Amino acid sequence: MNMQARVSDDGDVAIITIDNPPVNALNPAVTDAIREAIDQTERDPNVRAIVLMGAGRTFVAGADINELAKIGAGKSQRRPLLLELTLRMEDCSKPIIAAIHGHALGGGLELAMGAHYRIAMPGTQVGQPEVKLGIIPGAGGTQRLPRLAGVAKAVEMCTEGAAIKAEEAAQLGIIDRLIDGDLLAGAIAFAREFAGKPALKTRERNERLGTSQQNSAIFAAARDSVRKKQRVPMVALAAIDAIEAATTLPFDESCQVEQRLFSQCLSAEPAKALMHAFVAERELAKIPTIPKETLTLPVESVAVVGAGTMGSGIAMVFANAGIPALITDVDQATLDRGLANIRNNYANSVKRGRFTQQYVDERLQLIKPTLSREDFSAVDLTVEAVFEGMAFKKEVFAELDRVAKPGAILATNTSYLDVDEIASATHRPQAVLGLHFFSPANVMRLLEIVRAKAASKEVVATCMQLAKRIGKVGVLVGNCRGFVGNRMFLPYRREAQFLVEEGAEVEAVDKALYDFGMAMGPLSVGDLAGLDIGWRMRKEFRHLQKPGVRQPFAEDRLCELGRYGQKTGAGWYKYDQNRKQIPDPEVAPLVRRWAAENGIVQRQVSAQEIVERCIYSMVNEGARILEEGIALRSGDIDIIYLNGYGFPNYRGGPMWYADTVGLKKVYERVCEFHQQLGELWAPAPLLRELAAEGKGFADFTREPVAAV
Ligand code: T1G
Repeated sequence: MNMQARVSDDGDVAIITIDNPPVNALNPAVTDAIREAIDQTERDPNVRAIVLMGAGRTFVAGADINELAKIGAGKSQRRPLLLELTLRMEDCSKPIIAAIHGHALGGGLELAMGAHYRIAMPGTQVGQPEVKLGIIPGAGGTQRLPRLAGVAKAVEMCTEGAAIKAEEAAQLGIIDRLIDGDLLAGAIAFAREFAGKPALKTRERNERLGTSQQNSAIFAAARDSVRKKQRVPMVALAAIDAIEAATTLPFDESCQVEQRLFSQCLSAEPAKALMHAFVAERELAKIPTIPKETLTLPVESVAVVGAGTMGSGIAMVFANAGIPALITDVDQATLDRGLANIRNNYANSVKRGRFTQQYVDERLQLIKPTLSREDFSAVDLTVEAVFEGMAFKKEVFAELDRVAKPGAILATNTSYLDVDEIASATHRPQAVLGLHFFSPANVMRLLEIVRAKAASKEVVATCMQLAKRIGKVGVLVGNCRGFVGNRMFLPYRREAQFLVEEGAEVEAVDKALYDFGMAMGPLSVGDLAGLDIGWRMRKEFRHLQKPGVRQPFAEDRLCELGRYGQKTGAGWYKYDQNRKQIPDPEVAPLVRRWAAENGIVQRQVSAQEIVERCIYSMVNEGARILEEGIALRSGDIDIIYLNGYGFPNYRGGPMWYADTVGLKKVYERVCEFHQQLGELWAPAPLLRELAAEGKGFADFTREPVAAV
């Protein structure tokens, strides 16, 4: 018997169980196995109906994304096996009932729609999420979903990609019955009820396809909305085209339209980038120096030191995950401000319909303010989020070490300071590490987990697991100034400033990078974060600057004028009372004057140069990070940029993007900039090596130097 699709029976009902752990993803072998099982059960005279279900935690999470990525990259051939299987299922002379639990996503839902009936456990999620991977459904999903759920809903599901619950799917007509309790028993009873009765083929159910007048309005509105909302509307537009074909052409012809559009999307760059991101995010947990079976420590309560914006956000993160959080600060007034901030934040979430009042009340119960650090003696983890200054942080850690119970983990939220030095202020360096949250902490998904030299495997493994529990994407990084994210952001923002100093308009710099796909231009980001942060840092670390190496000056000058960005109503731009950004004609002449004083001759700068300088400077730093072992894989760097820095997901992250450009080309350009602009552009040795070997960052698998 084929183990990927086992056949068993309950008298006259055959049960086909798909078994391909962990999520029954469909690859050609699984699809073939299901087909053989259907052939076998159809031939069996004792069988009157067939139940199709999934083993383990889920029905089917879709086609195997690793296989799809290979096909997209031209490393494997695709045959529409799954589409053929669904046709075969519909043509089966015995009714097939898909019994669904967990997820039926993508190819999983398409498979289920090939069955004659679908039943599901409440809470099951069904959907066509392909658009999130840069593709459209490729096994009849755009053809059968409108026949079950109606055209408008099918358009919504295929263009937005969000899954819906079985309860809603039942109302829509995707699911025929909800089964409370034992799914298999319910499926067998359902199968007996319908055995021998004429079964409907989904592909022949045309009654919900609507009139051409209704449909043209739906398609026009959807196209409009997709163009407005999505930065790369091409994929969602292809899904709409395929659904439109379902409403105008015979089934087999419109399936060909779907297949053609699917193949086009699959071989385009956005699909490759988005699938890379899916796979890379799941690779994060694989850490060569930390075996999977490493023991983790319980984290049932936490304490946050510092009730500023970061500290309050971090307390909310834990409360949202059901973990009680103490929060403290230097005095009652500061603590009260922090609490007011938290309440305000939650109140806004209730207003926007994100949380219910009851949920918020429960969360607030979990956050307890205190002025006494002695209260911290019972918690499992402390997170320090105080002012960024080494001396102060060390004081805080010495005290935390004194009050926290033995074994408690002490984490710092520093965004660039040396975590080893912070750990040296304690007697438990094995329990100290960085947990670098991104602002606003309760919203941003990224968490850099900074491995200090002495941190134990158990402590790191605990924090990796904790990241998942609190809904964050935890990326393990090594200890260096700025870690991965901020270290690469520094050259990116530095080049943005240089470009303005060299004559590019402020708006042109931001527009070029926005058009590249960044959520915001680098100068607008500076205004949002506060230009004074970098200014203060540059003053503090001036002694580390090499003499004779060019440094940006425009932001320092702006700060000297009191232009700190949004919070002071002016920075690179002006801002009104509602913080609406307005171009400021005063800035260009100021910068021109400062440039002249510094002997910089201003010139025309192209959008292409803006993008290349900002992105390649970041990539060059990324190459050093990779070489030093500060990041484990280029994909880890990509995930940091996709989740914490607004890098466009359809470009896969900076390292993936560089690979798509070709490292030879990137290296040559970096060398040109090195010649023109000096030392800051010295090419990273790893970039040079990989370029010479015709490889990409994704090919770089050398064991890291164990910073991580
Ligand atoms: N292919 C291969 N592996 C998959 C997979 C898939 N589709 N889905 C999940 N996995 C692996 C994942 O890598 C991880 O592996 C483990 O399962 C658990 O996943 C023809 C073209 C189902 C909601 O987009 O959304 O069908 O790390 O950590 O948080 O039209 O996984 O343990 O080795 O994410 O509980 C469409 C993608 C494909 C669904 C579960 N389907 N998956 O979430 O666990 S395209 C999707 C998910 C397609 C057809 C088309 C989630 C999940 P490992 P996890 P989770």
